Amino acid sequence: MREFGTQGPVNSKDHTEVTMNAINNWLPAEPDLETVCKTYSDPIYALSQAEVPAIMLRNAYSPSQCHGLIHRFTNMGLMRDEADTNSADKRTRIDIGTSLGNRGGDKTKFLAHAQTTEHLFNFLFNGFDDPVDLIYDSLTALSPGKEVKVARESDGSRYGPAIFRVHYETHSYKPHIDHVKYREQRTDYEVYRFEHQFAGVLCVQNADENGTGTQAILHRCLWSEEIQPHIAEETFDKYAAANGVENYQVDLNQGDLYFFNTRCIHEVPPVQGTRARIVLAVFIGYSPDDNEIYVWS
Ligand SMILES: O=C(O)CCC(=O)C(=O)O
Ligand SMILES: [Fe+2]
Repeated sequence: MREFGTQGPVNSKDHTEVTMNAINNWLPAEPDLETVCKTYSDPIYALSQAEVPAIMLRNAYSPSQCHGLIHRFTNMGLMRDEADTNSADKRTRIDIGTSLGNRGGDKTKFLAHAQTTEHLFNFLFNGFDDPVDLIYDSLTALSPGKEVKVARESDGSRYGPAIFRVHYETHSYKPHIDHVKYREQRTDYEVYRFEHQFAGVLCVQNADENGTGTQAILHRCLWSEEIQPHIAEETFDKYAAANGVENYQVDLNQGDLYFFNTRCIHEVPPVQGTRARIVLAVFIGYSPDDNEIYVWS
């Protein structure tokens, strides 16, 4: 891996004011496209090298439109009403969209499901700004010289363009990575060709209305064969503490959009309280020498 920091922030923040005993030098590119693109000549490349934990675009989507979308999803029966604590439906995660991770085992069915998601998304946002377009447009701005498109197979059939994930009380993601090569070995899918994988996550609603919310933690540790036992045995937190692995907590407010390198070990603690944590998420395949970037969910 290449050295951290060589790509630089040009106008790097003055860190001298940070006097805590553990100085965290691993800080995101933020807070908006204009600043990020001024500071980094090739933001997505910087992310591929884990020079920054994330690219954070604050208030990228309007919070009042987030409310409107949640209302629509609930009315359409696409998600369970959070207030309905007596529901027979006990799922702690509900997806609106097509997940390659969950459905990719049967390619024909996966691609058929993706088609239904594409149809749904054609009208689901009518009257609102299209939040999926927001993610694709932002990614395009962060990726000079690249063409951003929905992932597709050689016959043109497309994957799901993005997915809403609704997380209810207790749901968590333990320390993990997301990677079609290093984790899932999806050799029979076109996205296998990409060297790097990222996620884009738009916060539609954070959990825990009166508290701090449920915030993801990104560790400054790229997955390797050596790290894998700590993931499998769920001892990564001990490993990180013993080895002084830095981390960055992604504090999200409604409407914030962030991108991160999913080869960095990351986790999301359990959702607390009755308010669901709702995100619109994508995965992204990128190689520095490939002029296409593929996006899927
Ligand atoms: O919900 C998040 O903030 C991150 C979830 C996650 O692990 C991912 O999208 O890969
Ligand atoms: Fe993940």
